[in-house]
Amino acid sequence: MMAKSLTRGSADRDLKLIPTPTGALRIAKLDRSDSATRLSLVLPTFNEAQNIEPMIEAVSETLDRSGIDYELIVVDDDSPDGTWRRALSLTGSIPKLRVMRRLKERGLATAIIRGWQVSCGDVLGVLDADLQHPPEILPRLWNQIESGADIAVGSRHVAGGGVSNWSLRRRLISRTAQAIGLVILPEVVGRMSDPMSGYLMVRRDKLADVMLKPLGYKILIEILARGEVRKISEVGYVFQERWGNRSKVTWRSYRDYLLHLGRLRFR
Ligand SMILES: Nc1nc2c(ncn2[C@@H]2O[C@H](COP(=O)(O)OP(=O)(O)OP(=O)(O)O)[C@@H](O)[C@H]2O)c(=O)[nH]1
Ligand SMILES: [Mg+2]
Repeated sequence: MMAKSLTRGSADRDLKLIPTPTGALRIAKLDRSDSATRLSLVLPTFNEAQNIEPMIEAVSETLDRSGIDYELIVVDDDSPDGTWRRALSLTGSIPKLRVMRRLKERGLATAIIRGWQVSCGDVLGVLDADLQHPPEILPRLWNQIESGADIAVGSRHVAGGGVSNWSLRRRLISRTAQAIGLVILPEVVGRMSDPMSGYLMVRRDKLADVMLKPLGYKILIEILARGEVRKISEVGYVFQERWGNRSKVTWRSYRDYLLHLGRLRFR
């Protein structure tokens, strides 16, 4: 059993947050001499206090079982529900877990990059912290990377994939967003079945030293557009129903997506 129940008070005061990098969104090359970590997995959070403990528990159990050397990095945007504090209190019993609390920046894609900037694995990964991305898929993504893929992506649109009980409206919005992406940026969005996915692993050397400049949610579009990934592998997974608190997807997320596509088109 992993996480001991959360302890407050004096023990917590000794737990340290990771400082947030500032400046350019550029991931450094790896200095292999100081770490055995292979996989650096970021869990981006905003108001996930209810989900973070079961999520970390499920992820670490899966990765421990599969024998991968990994680290977990929670990147929280100063959630009003105190997600970062909750995650931090778990670090006492889970040495592979570190926590960043961002005070000045906002947004999912930049949060993921800030996490990768402080990481030391040669493979960078991300999955949602709200239990919608099933952690059981992690070993399959890992195997794809080990077999030579530059990027392994959890996909809702290949065999074994799906979106559980999304409403017709949400399915339509998602497919329309993809279709618009195909028109504006076909050479990027057309490279795979689920370019909107936020569940992936990528080789660090395909992103290192690249100047990233994402907007909004879609980290994968940014990686495909600016990174050096050639060999792409997709693994089917079923996007689970959100439970606990509310979604953060708003019309602003769709606006940011369009602006992001435009930025990449005219760069
Ligand atoms: N650090 C950070 N994390 C975020 C931000 N927005 C969303 N997240 C996290 O990113 C993950 C995905 O965000 P969600 O709002 O669940 O998006 P979604 O899964 O596409 O949509 P739902 O099905 O409605 O949940 C979750 O773990 C969120 O807590 C943000 O601005 N900053
Ligand atoms: Mg979600």
